Amino acid sequence: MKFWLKGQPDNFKASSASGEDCVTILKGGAEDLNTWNDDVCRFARKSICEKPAGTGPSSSVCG
Ligand SMILES: [Ca+2]
Repeated sequence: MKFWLKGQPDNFKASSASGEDCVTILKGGAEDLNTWNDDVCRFARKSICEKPAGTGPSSSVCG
């Protein structure tokens, strides 16, 4: 499953020599659902994480 924006991931190196190793989701969405962009990792952002099914809303530990 992947929903990269057109032209992404491009590992763009203009603002970081190591490129882009974190994924962001385009705000506002897109009709075709392609909203992913690889980006630099130095910014603090809200995040989502994966957890086992059936663990309920109180089990929200990432990592
Ligand atoms: Ca990118």
